[in-house]
Amino acid sequence: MTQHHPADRIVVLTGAGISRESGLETFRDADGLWSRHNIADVCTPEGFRRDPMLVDRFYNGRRAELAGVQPNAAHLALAELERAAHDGRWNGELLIVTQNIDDLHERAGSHNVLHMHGELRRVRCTSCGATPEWLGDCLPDTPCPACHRPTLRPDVVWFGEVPLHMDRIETALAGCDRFVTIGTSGTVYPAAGFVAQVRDHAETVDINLDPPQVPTLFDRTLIGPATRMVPQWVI
Ligand code: BJW
Repeated sequence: MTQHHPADRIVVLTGAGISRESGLETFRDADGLWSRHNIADVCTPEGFRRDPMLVDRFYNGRRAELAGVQPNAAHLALAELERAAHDGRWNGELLIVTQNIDDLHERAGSHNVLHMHGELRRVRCTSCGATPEWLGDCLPDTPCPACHRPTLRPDVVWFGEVPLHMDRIETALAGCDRFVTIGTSGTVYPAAGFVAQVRDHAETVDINLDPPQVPTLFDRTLIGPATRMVPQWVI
């Protein structure tokens, strides 16, 4: 059997900005989550140890918001690109690495998605390691469906914790021809360092609502809302 070598291997890194026009808040924009919540309280393991109720409520609220929103034109355009590769209409390969914990890429129809900061639609048991799907509220006394201990936490990656799927992400970055970031402030590592890792072998593009605040390493920056810029870029 002849092996199929895609001519154009693209890694797309998405951040909170791609889901903004679906109605989900970003973190660091003026109206973002950090304008109302203290990062150290809700996004660190220490914060969760100190006040699990506060942290569970924060994620229960975001789970409820997620239930009321839909993927937008940017998510849909990326799903269409993956379909084009699958159907043989485009000789390429697309991997979405998302920092987002929402499931809007999947609901748009994308399959090749790695959630490096975890997923809102799961919880994780710190006793038995189970990661069951969870769509409603989870509280500190909620028993794990597998081991029945009340030791569930959001299945997300907080500051100081190790992001998920790093081996697969590093391999994809090393072998990509194009690297495109969409709607991320590029302030959180290791994701913020990906562009430096790929720029000697890949074309790099940054799509963001606002122009970069500091000089960037990207070859090109496309300024505008994701719902307009991503479908344009995909065509
Ligand atoms: C639009 C738009 C529209 C708006 N259209 N655009 C090296 C140097 C310094 C520090 C570190 C370092 N390495 C590690 C660290 C420590 C730390 C870190 O990075 N700190 C920095 C703040 C300095 N990193 C960690 O602790 C990470 N762990 C780690 O590094 O482990 C070591 C290790 C690494 C690798 C291998 C082995 C070991 C873990 C980081 C975990 C981050 N967790 C969070 C919470 C996840 C759960 C949750 O969602 O609640 O992840 S924090 C938060 O920030 C969330 C996001 O995914 C992440 C990034 O935010 P994002 O997506 O960029 O959003 P915003 O709001 O910042 O930006 C939105 C952008 O959209 C803006 O630019 C807008 O303009 C734009 N936009 N509307 C297009 N319509």
